[in-house]
Amino acid sequence: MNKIFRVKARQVFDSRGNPTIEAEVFSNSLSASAICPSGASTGSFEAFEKRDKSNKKYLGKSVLKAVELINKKISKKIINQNIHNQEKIDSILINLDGTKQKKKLGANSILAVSMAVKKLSAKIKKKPLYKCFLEKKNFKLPHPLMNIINGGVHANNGLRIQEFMIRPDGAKNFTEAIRMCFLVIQNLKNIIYKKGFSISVGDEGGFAPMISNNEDALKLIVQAIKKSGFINGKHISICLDVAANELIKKNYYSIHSKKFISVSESIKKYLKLIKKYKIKSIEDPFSENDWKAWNDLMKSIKKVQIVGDDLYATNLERLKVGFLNSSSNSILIKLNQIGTVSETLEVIKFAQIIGYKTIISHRSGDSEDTFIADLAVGTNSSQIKTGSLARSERVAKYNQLLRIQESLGRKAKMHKI
Ligand code: 2PG
Ligand code: MG
Repeated sequence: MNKIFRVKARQVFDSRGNPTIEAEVFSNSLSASAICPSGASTGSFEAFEKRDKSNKKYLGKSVLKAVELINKKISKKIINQNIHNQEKIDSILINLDGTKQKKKLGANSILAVSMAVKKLSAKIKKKPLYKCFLEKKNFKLPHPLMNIINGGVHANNGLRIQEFMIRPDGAKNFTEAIRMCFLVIQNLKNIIYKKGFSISVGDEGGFAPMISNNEDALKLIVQAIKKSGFINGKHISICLDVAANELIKKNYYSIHSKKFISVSESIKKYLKLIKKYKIKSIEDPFSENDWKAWNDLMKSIKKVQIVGDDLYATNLERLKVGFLNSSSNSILIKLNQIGTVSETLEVIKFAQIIGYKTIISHRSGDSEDTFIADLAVGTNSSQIKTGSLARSERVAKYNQLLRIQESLGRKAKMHKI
């Protein structure tokens, strides 16, 4: 009973149409499957994604070797393991790989299996997935960080900043949070349309109008918030993911325009933006190796959420360095940056102990898998970043959160922001 008796993987496709892995695990005459996501603006400290670089049939992007590794190697090692022993199974996978960045098996093959194990364990226990993580009873819904204008490597409009997001801080419950974002997005769509720009969307479902100036994008959002009857900075807050790894050349940054400027000049410009547009959260304001710049920014701001994504790569060792350096006050959590469910939970636990906000995140290449919606609720994470209210792979997570809210009943509360 409860022993894994079969593990099967297959190549499927992600939201960008690129190959990715789905793993299926079988036990107790039940099965569960999980799909691994994939990033575009990846940090160099992330776990390794295995692709068949020399297979020209899929332009070097297929994951057939990784699928074979699951079917032939990984399956042998975890068959007969107790499905409920996630930590043991994850440590078998980590040891079987044996490298720091999971270069041998690939974090994509390891994570797909690790997530499928977690899902099947919940299914066998007849428990909703969100009840099987760290939090055992005080479940709250996270605030969505909706990416409503896409730039950087997620669009081809030339916008320097990668993600312009809104967070419905004034929402009393999750239904209201989604309704508020819905209104702003619909109004933004009209505003963009009337200005003669395309209303087509980027990789994460946000609009990708052909504007290249950050402030032009911010102005559109401020207008949409107002048109929806909300006050910017009170009911709705603007949040950014700069993804500055993509904007650095020798210690100089081209965040605010194409011109490369110093860290101190960039900070001055950040402070202006924060004040003018009431920005409440900035992710990856500087590059993953620029610890000093992060600390300088932290010293010059108050009450702004500074989020480490590429900086930490969901890696406990890097988070510890960041903590000692006062680099940020929050961390973005991406399962595939580290590669197993257990290691991800370890990072979340530590982050919450040191008082960091944890924000559970999708990848720009994602799928219909809604694992992260449950993970956000089950780990007491105050926010979830999973794109706009567009494209099914993004909306799927919001729909799952609506279901979770319903299952929690009328008492379901949102986290305090
Ligand atoms: C990010 C993510 C998700 P990607 O930078 O935070 O929005 O993008 O998956 O391309 O790394
Ligand atoms: Mg990011």
